[in-house]
Amino acid sequence: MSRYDEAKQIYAQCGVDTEEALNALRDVCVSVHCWQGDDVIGFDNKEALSGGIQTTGNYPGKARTPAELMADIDKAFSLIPGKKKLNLHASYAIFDGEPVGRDKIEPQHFKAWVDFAKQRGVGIDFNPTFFAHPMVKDNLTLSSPDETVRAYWVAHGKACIRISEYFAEQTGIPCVMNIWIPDGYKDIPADRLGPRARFKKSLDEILSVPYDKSKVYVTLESKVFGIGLESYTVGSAEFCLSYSAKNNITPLMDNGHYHPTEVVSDKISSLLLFNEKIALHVTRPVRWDSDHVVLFDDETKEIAKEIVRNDALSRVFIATDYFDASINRISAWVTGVRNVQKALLFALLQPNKQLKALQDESDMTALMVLQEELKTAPFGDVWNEYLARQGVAADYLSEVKDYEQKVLVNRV
Ligand code: RNT
Ligand code: ZN
Repeated sequence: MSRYDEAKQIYAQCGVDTEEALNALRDVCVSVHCWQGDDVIGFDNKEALSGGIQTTGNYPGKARTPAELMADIDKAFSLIPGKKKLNLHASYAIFDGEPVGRDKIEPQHFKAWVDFAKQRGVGIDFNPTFFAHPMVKDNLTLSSPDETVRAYWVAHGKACIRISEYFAEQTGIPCVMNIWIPDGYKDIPADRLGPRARFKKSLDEILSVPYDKSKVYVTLESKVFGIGLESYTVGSAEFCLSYSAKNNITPLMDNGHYHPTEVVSDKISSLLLFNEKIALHVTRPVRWDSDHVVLFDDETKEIAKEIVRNDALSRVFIATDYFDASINRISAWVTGVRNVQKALLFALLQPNKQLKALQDESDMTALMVLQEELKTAPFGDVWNEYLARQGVAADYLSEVKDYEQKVLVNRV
C-alpha cells in the first residue's frame, strides 16, 4: 500500500475524505505577489522604497528587468502547484518609450503583462502604488492637504481602475484591485479627522469612475502603523472597514497589520457575516509588519481553517504579501505560497462538522483531544500526493539552487 493510501485510510477513520480535500484544493486560486522578485522596486522610477515598509537583506540575483522578473515568476510558478493569479503593482508598468507619470498610466503600459498572463492562462490582480514616488509629500498621498498632491494620486487611482478592467477583459478573469495607502504621521498629530476626511473624499472620487463590478473587485487594506509612521495611520482598521461597508467595496485584511496579539483568523468570521467577499494578504509578521515568508505555522493554519470550515473558499480572495531579500527570492515565493496551500489542505483534512458538533455539545475535552490528535495525522503524505498529481517536484530546493547557479548569479 502506498503512503497515500495508508493516509487515506487513517483520515477516513476520522471521517475525512482525502480525495474530496485534494479536489477542493485544486480549485483554490492564490494570487502571487510579483514584488517578492525584486524587493518591491518596480520599473517605473528609481526611488527608494518608502511608505513605512522595508525589505532587508542583499541576497544576490534580484530581478532587474521585466524579462528577468517574468523568468523568475515562471520558475516560481513551475514549482507551485494549483491555480495561481499574478498580483501586480502599478509600479511594474513597462514603458516602451518615455515613461509617463503614475497619474497617466494606461492599459498599454501593461500589455506585456497581459501577454504573459494570457500565455500562462492566469488572471491578474492589481494595486495602485501610493509609495516610493516623488509625489508622496510628507508621507501623504490621498490624504494630503496639498490639493495638487491629492489630485495626482486620485488620478492614479482612477487610472488603475481602468487598467484593472482591461486586465479582466483581456484575461477573462475578474481583477481584484487593492487600495493601500501608507499615509500617516511619525508623531502625535493635532488633527486626526482631517486626513481621514480627505482620504474618504479621495476614495469617493476614485470610485466615481464607472466600472463593471463583476469584472473589478476594489478592495481596501487597513494598517496599524508603518516604520517612521508610528503614531497615526490614516487608513486604520475602523476607517477601512467602515468605508468598505458603506461603499460596497471589499475589505482586505493583511495579517501583519494589527497589534501583535490580534489575529486575523478571529476576524474572518465577523467579516464573512457582513460581506459577500473578503480579501486577505497572507504574510508573516515577526514582532511587527516585517513581511517574512509565510510558514506552515499556527496562525496560517487557523486562517485557512476559518476559510474552509465556514465554506468560504469562493468568497475569500487569497493573496500573498511578503518580501524577503535575505534569501533566494524564488525559494521565498515557493515556500510562502506552498505554505498557504498546505494550510488550506490541512484545513480541508479536518473533520470540521464533527469538531463543530463537539463544540456545540460543549464537549471541550473531546474537542481538544481530537484537534491535537489531528496535528500528527499523516498530512505530509496527502500533501505529497497533491504535488505528484499536480506534476510538481516535492524537492524544490535543488531546482531553486540549480536556477540560482545558472541564472541568478550572473545578475551582477
Ligand atoms: C503594506 C501593505 C501593502 C504592501 C504591498 C507592496 O504594509 O501590506 O499591501 O505590502 O502593496
Ligand atoms: Zn498587504
